[in-house]
Amino acid sequence: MFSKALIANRGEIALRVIRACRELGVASVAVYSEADARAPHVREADEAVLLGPAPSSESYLRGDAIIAAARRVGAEAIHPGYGFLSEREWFARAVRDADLVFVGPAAEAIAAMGSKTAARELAIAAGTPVVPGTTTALRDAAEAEQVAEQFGYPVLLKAAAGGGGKGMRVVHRRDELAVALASAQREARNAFGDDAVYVEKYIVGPRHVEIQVLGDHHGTMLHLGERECSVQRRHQKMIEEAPSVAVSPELRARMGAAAVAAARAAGYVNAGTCEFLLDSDGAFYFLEMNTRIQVEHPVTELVTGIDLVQWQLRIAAGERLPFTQESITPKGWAIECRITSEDPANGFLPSTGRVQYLHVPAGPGVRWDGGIETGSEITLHYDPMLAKLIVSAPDRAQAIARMHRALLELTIEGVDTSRDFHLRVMEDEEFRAGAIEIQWLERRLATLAAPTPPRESVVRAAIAAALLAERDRNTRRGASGAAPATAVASTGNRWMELARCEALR
Ligand code: MV4
Repeated sequence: MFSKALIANRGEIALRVIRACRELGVASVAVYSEADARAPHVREADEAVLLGPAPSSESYLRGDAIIAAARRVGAEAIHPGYGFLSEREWFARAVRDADLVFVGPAAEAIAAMGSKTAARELAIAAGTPVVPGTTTALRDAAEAEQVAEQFGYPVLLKAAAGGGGKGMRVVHRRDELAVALASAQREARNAFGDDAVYVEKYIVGPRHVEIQVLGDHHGTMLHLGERECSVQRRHQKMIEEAPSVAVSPELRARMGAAAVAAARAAGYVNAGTCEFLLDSDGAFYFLEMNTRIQVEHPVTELVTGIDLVQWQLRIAAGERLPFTQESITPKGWAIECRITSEDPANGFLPSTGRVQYLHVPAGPGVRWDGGIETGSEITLHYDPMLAKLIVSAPDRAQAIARMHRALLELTIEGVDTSRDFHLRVMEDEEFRAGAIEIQWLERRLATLAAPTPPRESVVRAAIAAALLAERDRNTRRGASGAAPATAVASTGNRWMELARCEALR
């Protein structure tokens, strides 16, 4: 095992990796920006190196400075976390060229999966089902029309260099195709510097189900089952769970084998994820492979009992995976809610400010992977995800009840968060029935993001209103006989103001 590893990230994932390092007896080195000087990951690591000013381009994306820091402090490995440099082929290569170990796949595997068309070709060669479509860039609208005719409408135009939905256009009719192709190409060129666009049949109403894989340097490639990630908004996942209500043991085995085959075809080593669309008939299609540890990895850890981040480090250090595929079966149910500094009642507008107070849920089956503490300053420099609340329980219904309970325990004062939104999802009948697919959240956003206070809060407000009304009446009958100065005095307390308004209705 390494004696020292550098973590090229911040926030909750940096803390997650530091914890794994400590459990393995590996000294940890944090890196940080000027804005993060007092951040928890800096304090919790054994050492820390300042990279530069707050913007990521001047700190967490400075691959050269990060590699120099690793060499200077004598770290043997660099863990990239997710985001930032985690899927940059050049960074994985530069780490290797500096005689350091990149905790992740080889640069070549990152490159192979980075191009969506190359990944499709790899998957096809491996016998992994992909959505019907092409694997080469469309030359012009005439070719697009011909291909679309072959697969039938609706079709989806996708950027070859794409990901995250950029450069994607759904086309329902032939006469929309030319305009859609031109705008997809324009968007792809602007976003990726590459205007290659190809075409797939558009799958209507599928779930997003992904398979976790883990491969070592000795030829073992295993899958750790699926995660259901359909609850997302604008390609940002909000809630993930494992297993998926839509996946039987038999389907899990087939999807798992398909993911393992695709990963093997890419020469993949370390932890990775194959994304699939699962349609309502149970047919599944490979979309792409994420060549990093993912935000939602804890739900897999909780149902398999396998510590993915520890195994990332062990694999990178050359250890063999000691598991057999048959021994890995999901046990119980895990759900994760991403706690973000966004205001669901306001179009998920990012919220900034200081965390004035934080109370973290605890108790049976509750895990908090957080990157904040009381006093943390939330800025617009970095991702709005503050923490992940993860629960596990024997079955899905109990996991939902547990998540609801844990969310009730959670208090974050100072910034708006997604907490209340998650509470409403846990109370939602369709979610509870597992009737979710990739369009579910956007369809239900109006009801789920509405700032309707929970019933018990309304009852409390009504009681407070009655008490305040009674007090105000008594004030009017006070010794002086004078009326109170203002009907609705500002108390500086929002609840009391609301209660007063209620009392005056
Ligand atoms: C699709 C699809 C339907 N049919 N491909 C979105 C981002 C990129 N990773 C692939 N995506 C999709 N590809 C075909 N042929 C629907 C989506 C899609 C989606 C996929 C996974 C999770 C959320 C999504 C939200 C909208 C669209």
